[in-house]
Amino acid sequence: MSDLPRLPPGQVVAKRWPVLHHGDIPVGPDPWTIHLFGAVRRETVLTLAALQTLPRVAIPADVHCVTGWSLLESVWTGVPFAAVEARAAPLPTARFLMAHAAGGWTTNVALADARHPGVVLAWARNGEALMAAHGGPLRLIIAHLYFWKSCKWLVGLEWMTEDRPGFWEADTKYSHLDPWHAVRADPPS
Ligand SMILES: Nc1nc2c(c(=O)[nH]1)N[C@H]1C(S)=C(S)[C@@H](COP(=O)(O)O)O[C@H]1N2
Ligand SMILES: [Mo]
Repeated sequence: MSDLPRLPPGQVVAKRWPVLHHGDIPVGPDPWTIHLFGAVRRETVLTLAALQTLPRVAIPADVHCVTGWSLLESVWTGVPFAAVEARAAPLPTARFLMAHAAGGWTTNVALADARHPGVVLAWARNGEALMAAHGGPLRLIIAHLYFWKSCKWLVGLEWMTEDRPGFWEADTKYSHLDPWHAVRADPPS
């Protein structure tokens, strides 16, 4: 064990996993698919079933919401972002990523953040399939940034050469959100 603190400053441990999102749980494609597009050499549509045939990983990671709660004791099962990115073959000029949720919600991250080794397209937590309320059947987990960036109901990944704000980012000056180096004024949610 390291001596590093487990909880970023100001965060409180959630006893139950809160459900937090804009709007209603959206209806997604059936069968579930994810569209890889934008600044890529190979635009690709993958079914969730196809994703689940790729080598999977189990990533232990705490997540921290910008509103102040943290969810500990989680192991996320899915495929690493790197494996999905290899399918799409992004152009060398791509530097940002937009995650698209069913229903139209979006969030943008720097590709450097998406390429963090712990980033996973996840379908289960602690061995249980993600409930729709938590973004099932497929969500992004980018645990080193605020949970805001972990797009629920993931249906699209768009590689971008220039940054563009996602749904909430459009209202704030935040784009890179690191709970360990927090600037927390006026979070959107
Ligand atoms: N599609 C979508 N994904 C989203 C959001 C959202 O509103 N829509 N909210 C984000 C925020 S701010 C948080 S804290 C987490 C909450 O995930 P949970 O409901 O599983 O706890 O989802 C993130 N992903
Ligand atoms: Mo959040």
